[in-house]
Amino acid sequence: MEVKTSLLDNMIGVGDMVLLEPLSEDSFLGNLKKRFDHSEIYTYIGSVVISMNPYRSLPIYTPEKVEEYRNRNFYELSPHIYALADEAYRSLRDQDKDQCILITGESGAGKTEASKLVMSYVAAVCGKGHEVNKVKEQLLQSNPVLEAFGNAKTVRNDNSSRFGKYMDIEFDFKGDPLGGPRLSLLGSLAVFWFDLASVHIVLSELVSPAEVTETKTEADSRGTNEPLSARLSQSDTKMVCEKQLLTCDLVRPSWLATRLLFQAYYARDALAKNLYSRLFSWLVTRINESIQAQTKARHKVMGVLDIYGFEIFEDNSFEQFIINYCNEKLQQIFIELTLREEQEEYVREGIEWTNIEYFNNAIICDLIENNQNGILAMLDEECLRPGTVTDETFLDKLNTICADHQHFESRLNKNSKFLNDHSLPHNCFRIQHYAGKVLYRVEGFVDKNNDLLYRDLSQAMYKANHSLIKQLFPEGNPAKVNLKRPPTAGFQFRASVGTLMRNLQTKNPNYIRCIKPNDKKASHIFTDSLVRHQVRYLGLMENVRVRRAGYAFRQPYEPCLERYKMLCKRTWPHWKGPAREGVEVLMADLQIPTEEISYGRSKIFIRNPRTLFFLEEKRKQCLQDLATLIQKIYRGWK
Ligand code: AOV
Ligand code: MG
Repeated sequence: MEVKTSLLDNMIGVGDMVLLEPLSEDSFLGNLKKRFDHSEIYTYIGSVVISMNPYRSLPIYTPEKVEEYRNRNFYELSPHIYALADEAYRSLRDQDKDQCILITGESGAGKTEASKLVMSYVAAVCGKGHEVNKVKEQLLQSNPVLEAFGNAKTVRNDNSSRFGKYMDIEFDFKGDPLGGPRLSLLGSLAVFWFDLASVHIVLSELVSPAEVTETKTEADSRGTNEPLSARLSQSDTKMVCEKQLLTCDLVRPSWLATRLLFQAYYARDALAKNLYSRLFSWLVTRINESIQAQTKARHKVMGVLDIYGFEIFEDNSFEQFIINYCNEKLQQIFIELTLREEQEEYVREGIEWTNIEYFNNAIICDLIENNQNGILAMLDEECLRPGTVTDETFLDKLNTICADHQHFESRLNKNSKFLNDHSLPHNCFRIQHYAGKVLYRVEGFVDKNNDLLYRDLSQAMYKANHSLIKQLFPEGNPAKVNLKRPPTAGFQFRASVGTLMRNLQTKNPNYIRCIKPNDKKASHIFTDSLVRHQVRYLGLMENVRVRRAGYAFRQPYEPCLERYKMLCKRTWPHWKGPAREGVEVLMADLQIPTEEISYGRSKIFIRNPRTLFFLEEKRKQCLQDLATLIQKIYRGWK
């Protein structure tokens, strides 16, 4: 059994880690490096695509490449993100299954670039026609607009996404019920975004130069966009902020003055954030409106998820906490679906299996999001509690409740085992995330979670002489005063992450795991320790082991028999009997080695991708022979 495959070319390493011999962490890294050095940035673990950021443009995204990968089997050509996009697109079309593309990796690893590559590939291969082209154009053009508003420069990435983006691309099925779906029209694109984390804009016109500098340094360390949009309503906000600052001057005792000054800062920042995030929401709504599908035809969905990657800065605050929580959740989905599901399927199908140990980060997700005593719930409780609430009282609370959690560290508590850990300051807590330890400074947690905008500010905005601004602050309408407290930022975020996760679970997942080769944003540099760390926390070794111990490919008996029955005289054209027996006859006839195959309760499991290539090659040959035969007969007639 011999199949030509680019996956086994030793010169440039092994294209699928499942085929790597011998398998160890070192050989895994060695293989990645070898490929990286040969500009082969993509490597598979079965159907998962590992993508190394090359930090330079490679000539591998040309229209010719698109043609090359179009309609080809996943393992046929050398690994490429296009192969994954094509596979997802074809499953959507042929198997009528909603798909999602999950792109993970830390900040700067290449997620956003990957999401754009997937979208442009799908746009290139799906239907044609004037209407379709218009939608495609809109789909691709929405990216620069969203990035202009939602991305910013950080220490980790010059074009860092400060918002999580989930796009549902809908496809319509046109007519022809007998011929099955024909997938042709790109219907609509729905962009959802959740939490505009840490875009911190500077309202330079509103405050004195000294204060501007203060805000700027803080903002610079987090990543910030240019001062924007604040000018629009300058005079009205100036009034409100000045009113607060003025009070400072009149009241003598300095602690009170300081407090009022901070209130003014707070008001200014809250306004800036609100203005920015509402403007961004408005933008997303407008984009969605302009691309909304007009049709009621049956549709299938491909979701593309590109979030802000896991990040650790010198100074981490509420924004990093939220970002890293989101990454934990995504890792959890990966574990659920790839590692746990895989193992459980073998058990379900009655196939022999030795368990593989892996770290399940559910425990960290729980520490953050548990309804009763999770960190977010406690923060909410603290924010809603009457009396004096400060970041310190919040930390106190964490210390009482989380002290024993194995992923939580703080030394404020007298009994804390971290009491003498001087790398852990008093006003901080540390979480041991799946991707590393992060020290969070509590300052600002309460305010940021409250995210309250003073009512006079909403009203000033509403009174602004600008129709858009007015529209963005409807609650400022004095006729509609609402005393109900808006939900906290943490609560809203947790809710939208929950909705997103439920949505993803209804779809067939396709994974792209992005890796950052170095910390310098430089091409050609492969920092071993950095890559090793990512390979570890992404659970890639476990991924390969599960995949190797198991079977690369599986399919229910019926479709398997349908697809390959032409390869055997006994099953062609009809097999009368249970599909499973038909498949067994077929495989025996083709002399597939028995150790290559396991027969589960409802599915056939094929150990090695090469066996699948072999079947596919045979089938292709058979179809070609058939076509030649038909041509001969046809010529004979003429
Ligand atoms: P991220 O989305 O994973 O970080 P990006 O996708 O923005 O990271 O990638 C960071 C930078 O790396 C890009 O601006 C490109 O310069 C380069 N890059 C990434 N992928 C490629 C590629 N395939 N080919 C060439 N250059 C690439 V963040 O949004 O910070 O988590 O929040
Ligand atoms: Mg990004």
